[in-house]
Amino acid sequence: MTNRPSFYITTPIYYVNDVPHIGHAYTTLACDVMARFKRLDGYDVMFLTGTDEHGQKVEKSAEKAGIPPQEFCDKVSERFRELATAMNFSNDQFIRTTEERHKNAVQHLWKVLLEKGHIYEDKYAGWYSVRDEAFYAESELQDGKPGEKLAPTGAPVEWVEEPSYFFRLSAFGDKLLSYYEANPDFVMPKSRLNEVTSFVKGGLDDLSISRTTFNWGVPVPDVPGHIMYVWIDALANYLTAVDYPNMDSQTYQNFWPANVHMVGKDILRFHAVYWPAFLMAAGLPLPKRVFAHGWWTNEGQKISKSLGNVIDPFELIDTYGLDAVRYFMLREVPFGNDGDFSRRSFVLRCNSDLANGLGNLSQRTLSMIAKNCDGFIPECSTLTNDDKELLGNVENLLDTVRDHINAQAFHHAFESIFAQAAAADTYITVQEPWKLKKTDPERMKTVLYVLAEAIRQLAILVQPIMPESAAKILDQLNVSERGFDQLGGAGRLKAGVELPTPIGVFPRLELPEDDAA
Ligand code: ME8
Repeated sequence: MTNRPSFYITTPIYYVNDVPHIGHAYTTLACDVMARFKRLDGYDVMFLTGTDEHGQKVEKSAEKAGIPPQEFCDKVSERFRELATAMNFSNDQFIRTTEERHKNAVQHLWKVLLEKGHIYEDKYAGWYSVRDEAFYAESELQDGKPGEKLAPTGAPVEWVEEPSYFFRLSAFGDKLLSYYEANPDFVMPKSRLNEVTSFVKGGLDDLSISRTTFNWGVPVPDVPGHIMYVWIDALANYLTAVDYPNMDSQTYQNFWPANVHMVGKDILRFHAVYWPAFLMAAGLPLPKRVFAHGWWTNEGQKISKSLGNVIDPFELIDTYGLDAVRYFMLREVPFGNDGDFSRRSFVLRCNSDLANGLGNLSQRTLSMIAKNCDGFIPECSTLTNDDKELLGNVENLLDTVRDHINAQAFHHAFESIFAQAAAADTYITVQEPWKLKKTDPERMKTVLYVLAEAIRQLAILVQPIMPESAAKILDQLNVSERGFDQLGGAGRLKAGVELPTPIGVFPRLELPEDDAA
């Protein structure tokens, strides 16, 4: 038991048809930053990610690889775990839909929906896209090559006719619309809520939720030959991870309903229409928010395996270092918008904010302390208005940053932190501590103390996005208490504490070769 408030955040569970790329790293990174922020802010956090392993798409990929589906899933799922390690993700759980606990949870959910009268048996005759694992109405399709129909996403579709169980989604249109109206922050950003609302207003068809033409899925309870549609299986993972159907469990009690389901805009309909309808039907509380972020392109082009321009997060980390990758992805593009990945922007952004910004600020300050104060935190005497202004602004940051993080406005959160790093840089230029060394050593010490104190707080605040680099800065300041409760006066540096020899934290990055001129 804990008295701390709880916070539950989830990533989509990723299909194992393909190895992880930058898009997967992006969504999980956003969740990692929120999870780390909330932990530092005193919350009891559950951060969930994992892999979606059933369905036709995965079955076909396994066939293509020439190995049994379970073996194929084991292999690719492991790669997603490796990504989590390489990206320094702090997920509390990694769920796989082929786990026994998940099968139990989703079969239980099915039985509840059936008992409550929301499931009936019929036949499905319509369009299906294996790539999207989605059913489409005829009216949604577009023309491809002559004689070819395509999903709105551009994915191929095929005509499917099979016996199927259906979920009475059509009964939930008005309930969903009232829910959106009563909870305007349920879907964010706002423009996405408008999209979802107009889709629901257009009328909802019942949803086919079982398949009979292949085997790779969770069996429908007591009905041989039917496996569950991969999306009912997949969405239920958010419940499995908090011990459903054991709703007496402490984990369920603490963490359900989830605070944020983070998703890409491609899978918003599943999370903002189908999922809340399933939960309403099962009599379970609804998640508080679904945030749909935008899409990355690579140097202006759609990222796709066939174009051969998939960005490999492992390669980026090797080339630029982990924290630069983490910082760039969430700082460069307003979260929610689409963004273009360009190596030139990457290098320019990281050099200006990290190497020349926060890195230079701490390196300069710590070197001056090493040289002019024998490596001990100096004494702080009377504070001038300039000192008070800098410290005051840094101390006020938490409220601003918290508001931005709570709205998933990561770019604004980091913008406000780095604005104070820039203000500290200006403060050095104005105060000229190198001159004070001769003219007023006591004042020099105060200036260096104020700078060290500002850097301590900025480093505490950047921990969620750059955990390793922040730790290096805090190590150099000999600071061991690093929670947000240490911001402001509570965790003030103590004069006389010895500091280790300063080291650089953010290396300068090189522009790509074809761009160096
Ligand atoms: O949809 N830019 O899995 P998936 C940004 N298994 N984000 C991207 C991206 C890009 N170019 N490409 C992928 C599934 N993503 C289902 C989810 S959840 C119950 C089941 C991210 O492997 C983004 O978060 O196709 C997108 O929603 C997700 O990867 C799709 O992953």
